[in-house]
Amino acid sequence: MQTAFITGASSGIGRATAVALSKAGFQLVVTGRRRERLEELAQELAPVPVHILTFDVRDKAAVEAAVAGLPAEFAEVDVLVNNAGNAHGLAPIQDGDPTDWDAMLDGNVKGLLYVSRALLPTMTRRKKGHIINIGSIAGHETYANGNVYCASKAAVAALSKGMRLDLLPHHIRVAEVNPGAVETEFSQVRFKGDTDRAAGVYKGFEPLRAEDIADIIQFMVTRPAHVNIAEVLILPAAQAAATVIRKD
Ligand code: NDP
Ligand code: 8X3
Repeated sequence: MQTAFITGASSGIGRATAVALSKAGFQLVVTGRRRERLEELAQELAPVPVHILTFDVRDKAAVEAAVAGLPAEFAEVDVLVNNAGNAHGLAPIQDGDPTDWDAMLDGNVKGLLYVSRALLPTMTRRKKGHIINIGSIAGHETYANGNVYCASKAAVAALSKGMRLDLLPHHIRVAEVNPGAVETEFSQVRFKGDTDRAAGVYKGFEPLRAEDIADIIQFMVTRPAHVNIAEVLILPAAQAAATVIRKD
Protein backbone atom coordinates (compact mmCIF):
# COMPACT_ATOMS: atom_id res chain seq x y z
CA MET A 1 0.00 0.00 0.00
CA GLN A 2 1.38 3.44 -0.90
CA THR A 3 1.58 6.16 1.74
CA ALA A 4 0.44 9.75 1.25
CA PHE A 5 1.42 12.46 3.74
CA ILE A 6 -1.00 15.40 3.63
CA THR A 7 -0.42 18.61 5.58
CA GLY A 8 -3.43 20.70 6.57
CA ALA A 9 -5.80 17.73 6.41
CA SER A 10 -8.06 19.05 9.17
CA SER A 11 -10.02 21.23 6.74
CA GLY A 12 -10.76 22.18 3.15
CA ILE A 13 -8.53 20.99 0.31
CA GLY A 14 -6.30 18.86 2.53
CA ARG A 15 -9.21 17.03 4.09
CA ALA A 16 -10.85 16.39 0.72
CA THR A 17 -7.51 15.15 -0.64
CA ALA A 18 -7.23 12.69 2.26
CA VAL A 19 -10.68 11.32 1.45
CA ALA A 20 -9.88 11.06 -2.29
CA LEU A 21 -6.51 9.38 -1.79
CA SER A 22 -7.94 6.92 0.72
CA LYS A 23 -10.42 5.87 -1.97
CA ALA A 24 -7.55 5.56 -4.45
CA GLY A 25 -5.88 2.96 -2.22
CA PHE A 26 -3.39 5.05 -0.23
CA GLN A 27 -2.81 4.83 3.49
CA LEU A 28 -2.40 8.24 5.04
CA VAL A 29 -0.41 10.43 7.36
CA VAL A 30 -2.61 13.46 8.08
CA THR A 31 -1.38 16.58 9.81
CA GLY A 32 -2.70 19.82 11.24
CA ARG A 33 -2.96 21.62 14.57
CA ARG A 34 -6.55 20.57 15.37
CA ARG A 35 -6.22 16.98 16.55
CA GLU A 36 -9.95 16.42 17.08
CA ARG A 37 -10.65 17.23 13.40
CA LEU A 38 -8.00 14.73 12.33
CA GLU A 39 -9.41 12.08 14.66
CA GLU A 40 -12.86 12.59 13.14
CA LEU A 41 -11.32 12.20 9.68
CA ALA A 42 -9.51 9.00 10.67
CA GLN A 43 -12.78 7.58 11.97
CA GLU A 44 -14.53 8.47 8.75
CA LEU A 45 -11.83 6.77 6.68
CA ALA A 46 -11.65 3.53 8.72
CA PRO A 47 -10.56 0.84 7.94
CA VAL A 48 -7.99 2.68 5.82
CA PRO A 49 -4.83 3.00 7.97
CA VAL A 50 -4.42 6.64 9.05
CA HIS A 51 -1.65 8.06 11.23
CA ILE A 52 -2.27 11.45 12.82
CA LEU A 53 0.47 14.01 13.46
CA THR A 54 -0.29 17.32 15.13
CA PHE A 55 2.22 20.11 14.72
CA ASP A 56 2.46 23.68 13.56
CA VAL A 57 4.34 23.69 10.25
CA ARG A 58 6.13 26.89 11.37
CA ASP A 59 7.83 24.99 14.20
CA LYS A 60 10.89 23.37 12.62
CA ALA A 61 11.77 21.26 15.65
CA ALA A 62 8.18 19.99 15.96
CA VAL A 63 8.08 19.09 12.27
CA GLU A 64 11.36 17.19 12.51
CA ALA A 65 10.34 15.37 15.69
CA ALA A 66 6.96 14.37 14.26
CA VAL A 67 8.47 12.95 11.08
CA ALA A 68 11.29 11.22 12.97
CA GLY A 69 8.68 9.58 15.19
CA LEU A 70 6.64 8.08 12.35
CA PRO A 71 6.02 4.37 12.91
CA ALA A 72 7.93 2.19 10.43
CA GLU A 73 4.78 1.27 8.51
CA PHE A 74 4.13 4.96 7.70
CA ALA A 75 7.72 6.17 7.38
CA GLU A 76 8.22 5.48 3.66
CA VAL A 77 6.17 8.28 2.17
CA ASP A 78 5.39 7.97 -1.53
CA VAL A 79 3.32 11.14 -1.96
CA LEU A 80 3.67 14.40 -0.05
CA VAL A 81 0.93 17.00 -0.43
CA ASN A 82 2.26 20.31 0.91
CA ASN A 83 -1.13 21.92 1.45
CA ALA A 84 -1.09 23.55 4.91
CA GLY A 85 -1.36 27.29 4.61
CA ASN A 86 -3.65 30.26 4.76
CA ALA A 87 -4.03 33.94 4.01
CA HIS A 88 -4.13 36.25 7.03
CA GLY A 89 -5.66 39.65 6.33
CA LEU A 90 -6.26 41.59 3.12
CA ALA A 91 -4.86 45.08 3.51
CA PRO A 92 -2.71 47.61 1.67
CA ILE A 93 0.95 47.02 2.39
CA GLN A 94 1.24 50.20 4.48
CA ASP A 95 -1.52 48.94 6.80
CA GLY A 96 -0.36 45.32 6.96
CA ASP A 97 0.04 43.60 10.30
CA PRO A 98 3.51 42.06 10.70
CA THR A 99 2.00 39.23 12.73
CA ASP A 100 -0.06 38.32 9.67
CA TRP A 101 3.03 38.61 7.45
CA ASP A 102 4.93 36.24 9.72
CA ALA A 103 2.07 33.74 9.75
CA MET A 104 1.93 33.67 5.94
CA LEU A 105 5.65 33.63 5.19
CA ASP A 106 6.48 31.21 8.00
CA GLY A 107 3.53 28.89 7.32
CA ASN A 108 3.09 28.95 3.55
CA VAL A 109 6.78 29.08 2.65
CA LYS A 110 9.00 27.92 5.50
CA GLY A 111 6.48 25.32 6.66
CA LEU A 112 6.52 23.75 3.21
CA LEU A 113 10.30 23.72 3.32
CA TYR A 114 10.51 22.19 6.80
CA VAL A 115 8.08 19.39 5.98
CA SER A 116 9.77 18.65 2.65
CA ARG A 117 13.22 18.65 4.25
CA ALA A 118 12.09 16.21 6.92
CA LEU A 119 10.70 13.75 4.36
CA LEU A 120 13.29 14.07 1.61
CA PRO A 121 16.03 11.84 3.05
CA THR A 122 13.74 8.82 2.84
CA MET A 123 12.55 9.78 -0.64
CA THR A 124 16.07 10.29 -1.97
CA ARG A 125 17.24 7.03 -0.37
CA ARG A 126 14.36 5.16 -1.99
CA LYS A 127 14.71 7.11 -5.29
CA LYS A 128 10.97 7.48 -5.17
CA GLY A 129 8.58 10.26 -4.30
CA HIS A 130 5.95 12.61 -5.65
CA ILE A 131 5.52 16.05 -4.12
CA ILE A 132 2.46 18.18 -4.79
CA ASN A 133 2.80 21.77 -3.61
CA ILE A 134 -0.43 23.73 -3.28
CA GLY A 135 0.28 27.15 -4.74
CA SER A 136 -2.43 29.49 -5.91
CA ILE A 137 -3.50 31.73 -8.75
CA ALA A 138 -2.28 34.35 -6.26
CA GLY A 139 1.28 33.12 -6.79
CA HIS A 140 1.05 33.89 -10.48
CA GLU A 141 -0.96 37.15 -10.34
CA THR A 142 -0.56 39.74 -7.62
CA TYR A 143 -3.82 41.47 -6.74
CA ALA A 144 -4.44 44.65 -4.76
CA ASN A 145 -4.10 44.14 -1.00
CA GLY A 146 -2.94 40.54 -1.54
CA ASN A 147 0.73 41.62 -1.29
CA VAL A 148 2.28 39.23 1.25
CA TYR A 149 -0.08 36.30 0.61
CA CYS A 150 0.66 36.62 -3.13
CA ALA A 151 4.38 36.80 -2.35
CA SER A 152 4.16 33.66 -0.24
CA LYS A 153 2.49 31.78 -3.09
CA ALA A 154 4.94 33.22 -5.64
CA ALA A 155 7.60 31.66 -3.42
CA VAL A 156 5.76 28.33 -3.62
CA ALA A 157 5.88 28.63 -7.44
CA ALA A 158 9.62 29.33 -7.40
CA LEU A 159 10.28 26.57 -4.89
CA SER A 160 8.27 24.06 -6.90
CA LYS A 161 10.49 24.73 -9.92
CA GLY A 162 13.63 24.65 -7.79
CA MET A 163 12.64 21.40 -6.12
CA ARG A 164 11.80 19.83 -9.48
CA LEU A 165 15.30 20.70 -10.74
CA ASP A 166 17.20 19.61 -7.64
CA LEU A 167 15.26 16.41 -7.12
CA LEU A 168 15.42 15.30 -10.75
CA PRO A 169 18.50 13.10 -10.23
CA HIS A 170 16.72 11.47 -7.30
CA HIS A 171 13.68 10.33 -9.32
CA ILE A 172 11.33 12.54 -7.31
CA ARG A 173 8.47 14.22 -9.15
CA VAL A 174 7.50 17.73 -8.05
CA ALA A 175 4.32 19.48 -9.13
CA GLU A 176 2.38 22.62 -8.31
CA VAL A 177 -1.40 22.89 -8.13
CA ASN A 178 -2.75 26.42 -8.37
CA PRO A 179 -6.41 26.83 -7.47
CA GLY A 180 -8.55 29.91 -7.96
CA ALA A 181 -11.47 30.53 -5.61
CA VAL A 182 -12.31 27.44 -3.55
CA GLU A 183 -14.92 27.71 -0.80
CA THR A 184 -13.27 26.30 2.35
CA GLU A 185 -12.37 27.86 5.69
CA PHE A 186 -9.78 29.93 3.81
CA SER A 187 -11.73 33.22 3.86
CA GLN A 188 -12.86 32.69 7.46
CA VAL A 189 -9.21 32.50 8.43
CA ARG A 190 -8.25 35.42 6.18
CA PHE A 191 -10.97 37.60 7.74
CA LYS A 192 -10.33 36.33 11.28
CA GLY A 193 -13.66 34.66 11.89
CA ASP A 194 -15.86 37.27 10.15
CA THR A 195 -18.17 34.67 8.61
CA ASP A 196 -20.36 37.20 6.74
CA ARG A 197 -17.37 38.75 5.04
CA ALA A 198 -16.00 35.29 4.29
CA ALA A 199 -19.30 34.11 2.78
CA GLY A 200 -19.42 37.31 0.69
CA VAL A 201 -16.31 36.21 -1.20
CA TYR A 202 -18.26 33.34 -2.78
CA LYS A 203 -21.61 35.10 -3.31
CA GLY A 204 -23.07 35.41 -6.81
CA PHE A 205 -21.03 32.65 -8.50
CA GLU A 206 -20.28 28.98 -8.07
CA PRO A 207 -16.83 28.62 -6.50
CA LEU A 208 -14.76 25.47 -6.65
CA ARG A 209 -15.26 22.91 -3.92
CA ALA A 210 -12.34 21.34 -2.07
CA GLU A 211 -13.31 18.04 -3.73
CA ASP A 212 -12.65 19.56 -7.18
CA ILE A 213 -9.01 20.12 -6.21
CA ALA A 214 -8.77 16.72 -4.55
CA ASP A 215 -9.93 15.07 -7.80
CA ILE A 216 -7.09 16.71 -9.69
CA ILE A 217 -4.52 15.72 -7.07
CA GLN A 218 -5.78 12.15 -7.10
CA PHE A 219 -5.44 12.08 -10.90
CA MET A 220 -1.91 13.51 -10.73
CA VAL A 221 -0.59 11.04 -8.16
CA THR A 222 -2.08 8.02 -9.89
CA ARG A 223 -0.38 8.65 -13.25
CA PRO A 224 2.29 6.15 -14.35
CA ALA A 225 5.79 6.70 -12.97
CA HIS A 226 7.05 8.34 -16.20
CA VAL A 227 4.41 11.10 -16.07
CA ASN A 228 4.64 14.33 -14.07
CA ILE A 229 1.80 16.83 -14.47
CA ALA A 230 4.06 19.64 -13.36
CA GLU A 231 1.68 22.60 -13.08
CA VAL A 232 -2.08 22.94 -12.95
CA LEU A 233 -4.22 26.09 -12.80
CA ILE A 234 -7.78 25.25 -11.83
CA LEU A 235 -10.47 27.92 -11.76
CA PRO A 236 -14.19 28.08 -11.25
CA ALA A 237 -15.86 28.45 -14.65
CA ALA A 238 -16.94 31.91 -13.51
CA GLN A 239 -13.36 33.08 -12.85
CA ALA A 240 -10.97 34.38 -15.52
CA ALA A 241 -8.24 35.95 -13.37
CA ALA A 242 -7.52 36.42 -9.66
CA THR A 243 -10.01 39.25 -9.25
CA VAL A 244 -12.10 38.84 -12.40
CA ILE A 245 -15.15 36.82 -11.47
CA ARG A 246 -18.46 36.82 -13.33
CA LYS A 247 -21.31 37.33 -10.90
CA ASP A 248 -24.66 36.71 -12.61
P1 NDP B 1 -8.55 25.86 5.07
O1 NDP B 1 -8.44 27.03 5.98
O2 NDP B 1 -9.86 25.19 4.95
O3 NDP B 1 -7.44 24.78 5.44
C1 NDP B 1 -6.13 25.14 5.80
C2 NDP B 1 -5.43 23.94 6.38
O4 NDP B 1 -4.07 24.27 6.63
C3 NDP B 1 -6.03 23.49 7.70
O5 NDP B 1 -6.10 22.09 7.73
C4 NDP B 1 -5.07 24.03 8.73
O6 NDP B 1 -5.02 23.14 9.84
C5 NDP B 1 -3.74 23.96 7.97
N1 NDP B 1 -2.79 24.94 8.48
C6 NDP B 1 -2.81 26.28 8.31
N2 NDP B 1 -1.80 26.86 8.96
C7 NDP B 1 -1.11 25.85 9.56
C8 NDP B 1 0.03 25.81 10.39
N3 NDP B 1 0.69 26.91 10.73
N4 NDP B 1 0.46 24.61 10.84
C9 NDP B 1 -0.19 23.48 10.51
N5 NDP B 1 -1.28 23.45 9.72
C10 NDP B 1 -1.73 24.63 9.25
O7 NDP B 1 -8.07 26.42 3.63
P2 NDP B 1 -7.87 25.69 2.22
O8 NDP B 1 -8.20 24.27 2.28
O9 NDP B 1 -8.54 26.54 1.21
O10 NDP B 1 -6.31 25.92 2.04
C11 NDP B 1 -5.40 24.88 1.77
C12 NDP B 1 -4.29 25.41 0.87
O11 NDP B 1 -4.86 25.84 -0.37
C13 NDP B 1 -3.56 26.63 1.43
O12 NDP B 1 -2.18 26.49 1.15
C14 NDP B 1 -4.16 27.79 0.63
O13 NDP B 1 -3.28 28.88 0.54
C15 NDP B 1 -4.37 27.12 -0.70
N6 NDP B 1 -5.32 27.76 -1.61
C16 NDP B 1 -6.62 27.97 -1.23
C17 NDP B 1 -7.50 28.56 -2.11
C18 NDP B 1 -8.91 28.88 -1.76
O14 NDP B 1 -9.56 29.67 -2.47
N7 NDP B 1 -9.48 28.29 -0.70
C19 NDP B 1 -7.08 28.93 -3.48
C20 NDP B 1 -5.70 28.69 -3.75
C21 NDP B 1 -4.86 28.09 -2.85
P3 NDP B 1 -5.08 23.57 11.39
O15 NDP B 1 -5.80 24.90 11.47
O16 NDP B 1 -5.79 22.44 12.05
O17 NDP B 1 -3.66 23.65 11.76
C1 8X3 C 1 -6.50 31.72 -2.65
C2 8X3 C 1 -7.13 32.33 -3.85
O1 8X3 C 1 -7.40 34.53 -5.10
O2 8X3 C 1 -8.13 34.45 -2.78
O3 8X3 C 1 -5.17 31.46 -2.85
O4 8X3 C 1 -5.81 34.50 -3.31
S1 8X3 C 1 -7.10 34.03 -3.75
